[in-house]
Amino acid sequence: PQTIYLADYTPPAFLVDAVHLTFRLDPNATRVISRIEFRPNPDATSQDFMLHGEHLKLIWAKVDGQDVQTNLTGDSLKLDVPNAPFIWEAEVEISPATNTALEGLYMSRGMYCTQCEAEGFRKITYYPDRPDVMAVFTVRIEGNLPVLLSNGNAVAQGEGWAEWHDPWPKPAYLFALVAGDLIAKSDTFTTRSGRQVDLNLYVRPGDEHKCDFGLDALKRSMVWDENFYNAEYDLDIFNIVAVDDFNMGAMENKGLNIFNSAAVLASPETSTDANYERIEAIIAHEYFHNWTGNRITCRDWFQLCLKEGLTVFRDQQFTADERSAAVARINDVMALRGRQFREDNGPLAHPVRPESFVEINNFYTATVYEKGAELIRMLKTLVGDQDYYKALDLYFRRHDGQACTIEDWLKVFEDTTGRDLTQFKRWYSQAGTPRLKVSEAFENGAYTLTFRQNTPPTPGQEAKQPVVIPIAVGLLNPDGGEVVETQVLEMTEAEQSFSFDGLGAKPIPSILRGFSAPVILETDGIGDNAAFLLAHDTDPFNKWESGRALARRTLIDMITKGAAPDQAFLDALLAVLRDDSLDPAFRALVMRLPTQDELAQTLFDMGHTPDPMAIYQALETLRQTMAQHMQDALPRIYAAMHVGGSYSPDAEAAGKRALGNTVLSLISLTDGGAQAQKQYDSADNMTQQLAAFGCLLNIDQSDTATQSFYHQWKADRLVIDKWFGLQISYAAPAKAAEITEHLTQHPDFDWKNPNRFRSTLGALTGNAAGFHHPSGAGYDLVADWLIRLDPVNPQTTARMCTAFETWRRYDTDRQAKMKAALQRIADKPNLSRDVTEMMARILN
Ligand code: B3K
Ligand code: ZN
Repeated sequence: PQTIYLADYTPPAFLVDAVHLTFRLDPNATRVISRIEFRPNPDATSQDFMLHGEHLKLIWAKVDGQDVQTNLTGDSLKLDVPNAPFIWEAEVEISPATNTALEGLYMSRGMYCTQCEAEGFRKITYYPDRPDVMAVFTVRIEGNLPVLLSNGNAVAQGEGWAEWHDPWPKPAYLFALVAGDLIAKSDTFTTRSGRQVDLNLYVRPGDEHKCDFGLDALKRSMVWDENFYNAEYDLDIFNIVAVDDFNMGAMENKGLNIFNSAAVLASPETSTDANYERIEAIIAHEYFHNWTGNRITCRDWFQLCLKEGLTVFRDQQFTADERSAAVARINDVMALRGRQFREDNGPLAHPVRPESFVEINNFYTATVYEKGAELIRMLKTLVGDQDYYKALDLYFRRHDGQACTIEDWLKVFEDTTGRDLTQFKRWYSQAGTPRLKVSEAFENGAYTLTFRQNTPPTPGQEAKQPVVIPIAVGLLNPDGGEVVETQVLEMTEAEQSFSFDGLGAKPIPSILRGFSAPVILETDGIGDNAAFLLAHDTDPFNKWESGRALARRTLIDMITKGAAPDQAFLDALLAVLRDDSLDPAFRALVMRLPTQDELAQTLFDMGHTPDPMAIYQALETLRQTMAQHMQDALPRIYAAMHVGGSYSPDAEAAGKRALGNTVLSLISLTDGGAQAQKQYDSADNMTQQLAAFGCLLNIDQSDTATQSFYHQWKADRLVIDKWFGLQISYAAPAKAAEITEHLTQHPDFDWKNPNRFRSTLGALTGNAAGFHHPSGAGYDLVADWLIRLDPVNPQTTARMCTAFETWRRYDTDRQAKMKAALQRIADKPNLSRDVTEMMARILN
C-alpha cells in the first residue's frame, strides 16, 4: 500500500462550484447520477484532472455533454479536460446492501445511510474526494421510503422523492443521505439572532421514548455555543438520525448528523448515568463541529486535529460547565492516561499532526483527539481566557468558509497576542509523552522548584526537543493553608528553575494543578506530600491526583515487594469517603483504583516487567482490604446516597448514585451479595440495575441475575450489548476467554454489528488479566475474530488491533504469544489496507 506524506501536499487542480446528485435507491443497484461544475484552480500547481472512485460501476460519463472514454486507473479516474470551466456528468451503480464496511452508502436493518469521513464519498460517486474542495450540494433522492433526508434545507418533495439543498459550501466528507421508515421526535430552537430552527431526531419505530434527552442536550449545546463562542446555527433545520450499525460514535454531516444509536438514544430504564453523560458530550461535540470542522474545515487529513482537538476541547468545556468542572477534568485526564498515554508510549505513537499515513481512518486516535484537545487547553492557559476568546473570534472571522491548517490556527493566536508560537508548535510535531522531573530547595525564605523535561524516543523520532510546558503551581503552608495561589510557570528549557520569595516556612507544593500539561510528573525529587495534599489541596484535581498517587504506590509495593496494603492509605481514603462536605461524585472518583493497564504501564516505566496476574491479584486484595477496613462506615454512606423520586440524569443525582454504587461494590465483598441482590431486584433505572448486576457477577453470585437480565431486556439491542459486555468484564482471568467464546455462540451475537462486536471482543481486551492470561487463549480468540472481521469491516477491525499495542511491555512468553497472534493476522491473504498498516506499525 501507498504512503501519503504531508510534505507532498499540492492544491487541487480543479475546484468545484456546485454538485447535483440524484440517487435512485435500490438495495443492490442504487444509481447515482452526478452533475459537477468544475473550474481550474487559479492556485494549482498542476493541470491534471483526477477523480477518486472506489467500488463504483461506471455506466456513462460526459464532459460538457460529450460522452467520454475514461481512463480508470485503480481507485481513480484520469481524464484530459479543458483548461476552463466545464461540467462533468456521470452515472454509477453501487450496492448499499452488500456494503458491510459501513463506509459510503450502506444499509442498516432496512435503512439507507452514509458515512463519508474521511474518504468514503468516493464509494458513492467519482469526485475530488479531498477536504480542500468545498462545494454547494443539491441532492435529489428517489426511493419508496417515508423519510428521505440529505444535508441542508428541504426544498421540495413528493410521493417517493425529495430534494435537498445545502447553501454552505462543504467538502464531500460532510455529505450525508438517510432513507428509511423512521419517526421524528421534534422540537424547535430560536437562535440569538432570531432564526427559527426545526430540530428532529429520527429513530426507528419503537425508539420514540428514547429521544427527549438527546434533543434537550442539543438545545443546551446550541445555547452554550452562542454564549461562549458567539457561534450560531446557520440552517433552518437540524436533523439527527440514530443508526444501529455504525463504526464509531457519531458524524457531524452538515445539518444531518448521523449517530450510533448507542450515542444518542436514552431512557432511564435502559441507559446508565455514564451513558447519559456520554450522549450529552457527543451531541455537543457533533453540534460544535458545525463551526469547528464544517464552516472551517481541514485543508488535508494531516490537519485532522485542527477540527478534532478543538472540538473535543469545546465539548470538554461544555461538560465542565453543565456538570462539575472538577469531576469533568478528572474524567478527561483518566481517559487521556488510559488511552493516549498508552498510545504515546508504544509502537503506535504519532504526532498530534501526523506526517504520513497509509489509511487515514487509522489516525482517528486518542492522540489526535484527546492530546489535540490538551494542546488547545495549554494554549488557553498560556495566553489567558480573554486572549483565547479573541483569537477564536479572529479564527471564525478570518477563516470562515475555508479549509485550513495548523499554521492558520496558530497564526490567529500570534496575531492576537504578539506571541511567537514556534516552540509551542513542537507539540504538534513531536510524539511521545514528556516526563517532567521536579526537585526543590529552600533557603532564606526562598523556595525554588527545578524542573527537568525529557521526551522519550518514539517510532521514527529518536531525539526530542524541549516543549513549552505551562506548569500551574500553588504553595501550601505546613498547616494546610494556601500561601501562594495558583500561578502558571512557563517552562521552555530542558531544565529550568522558578523561585518564590518571602516565605516563612518551607511550603508544600501542589504542582501541575488541573493537569495543566499532558506530561508525566515525577515527584521523587521532593518529599512525599501525597497524603498531605489529599487532605489539604485546594485544587480538586490535585487532591484527587494525590489519592491516586497513594493508591498507585500501595499497589506497586504490594506487587513488587509483596507488601501489605498501606494502612495510612486506607485511613486517608476512609477520611475522604466520610467527608460529607465533598461532592459525592468526587468521592466516588477518589475511591476508584487505578486500572490494571495503568499499573502495567507504570511498572514498565519503572523498569519492571508487569505481570498481569499479579496486578489483578493486588487489586483484588486491596479491594477486599478496603471493604473490611471501611465496613462500619459503608452502610451509612450507602443509605445517605439513596436518591428518591423519579430518575433524573443530572450531575448531582448521578454523583450520589456513583458513590452509592461504589460503596455497594465494597459491601458486596463482605455480605455475600445480599445488598446487591436487593438493589438489583428493586432498581427502577439501569444505573442501579447494572451496577448491582456487576457486583453479583464480581462475586460469582449472578446465575439468576444473568438469566433474568437477558429475559427482561432481550428486545433491546443496546441493553443486550451491556449484557454481553458485563459478563466478560467481570469474568475471572482464567475464564474470560472461555466465557467470551461461549457468548460468541449465542444467537444474539451479531458479529457484523460493531456495537455487539465491541461489547463482546472489546470487553475481553478490556479485561486485562483475562486477555493476558498466560494460556494465551485471550490473544488467540481475539486474533481469530479480527481475522474473520477484517474482510467484512476493516475499520472496526483495525481499531481493535490496538489491544496488542502493548506487547513489548510483557515477559518473553507473553510477547511470543502476542507476536504469534499478530503474525497470524498479518499473514492473512488479502488483508485490508487498514489492518496491514496497523500490523506493520505494531510489529515494527
Ligand atoms: N468526525 C467523526 C469521525 C469520523 C471517523 C472516520 N473514521 C466524528 C467526530 O469526531 O465527531
Ligand atoms: Zn469530532
